Amino acid sequence: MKIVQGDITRLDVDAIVNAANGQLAPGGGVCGAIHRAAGSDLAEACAKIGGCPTGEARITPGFDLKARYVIHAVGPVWHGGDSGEDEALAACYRNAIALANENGLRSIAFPAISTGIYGFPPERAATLAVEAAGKALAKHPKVERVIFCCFDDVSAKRHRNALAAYRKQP
Ligand code: AR6
Repeated sequence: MKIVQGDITRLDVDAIVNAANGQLAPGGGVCGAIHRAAGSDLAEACAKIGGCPTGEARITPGFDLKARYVIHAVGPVWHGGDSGEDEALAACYRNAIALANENGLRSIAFPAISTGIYGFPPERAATLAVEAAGKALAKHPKVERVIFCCFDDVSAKRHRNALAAYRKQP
């Protein structure tokens, strides 16, 4: 697992993960950026899938992106923490890595799902993301590299701290 800072749409990896909505429609945030960079074929491919429940993931080609695939994961909207948000967020990471493994993909990059428009507290999200991805990687050895692509330096620091804490666990 590795942390990088920057724009996920520019990464040369097998798959980038989109922080999608349940309709898999082009939205704002990282989702809007991915759709703009991939071109309109991406929205068409997403429309054919017809939606995705919270916590699950779906795969499409990457079209004009450097990444060969986009894995669309629908994060939870934050409602205060007692509505299954933690489990749904962890499921996004787990299901995206399982899908990468099924498709023989070796590298996958995640944005900080749910921490923008969906309002999930970012520190809590970083801890959950690293733990869920770490566990999923152990189960899916074909996936060799997970990158947490953080948009700004505060987010990158948060993820570095979460990763250091995770690695210290027995
Ligand atoms: N590269 C990497 N990270 C980015 C980028 C980028 N180019 N742009 C933003 N981020 P958000 P959500 C970070 O709001 O909370 C959309 O409309 C951003 O700083 O994109 O899961 C969807 O269609 C933040 O840390 O996703 C849904 O309707 C993180 O990406 C809804 O928003 C996630 O922020 C999903 O909301």
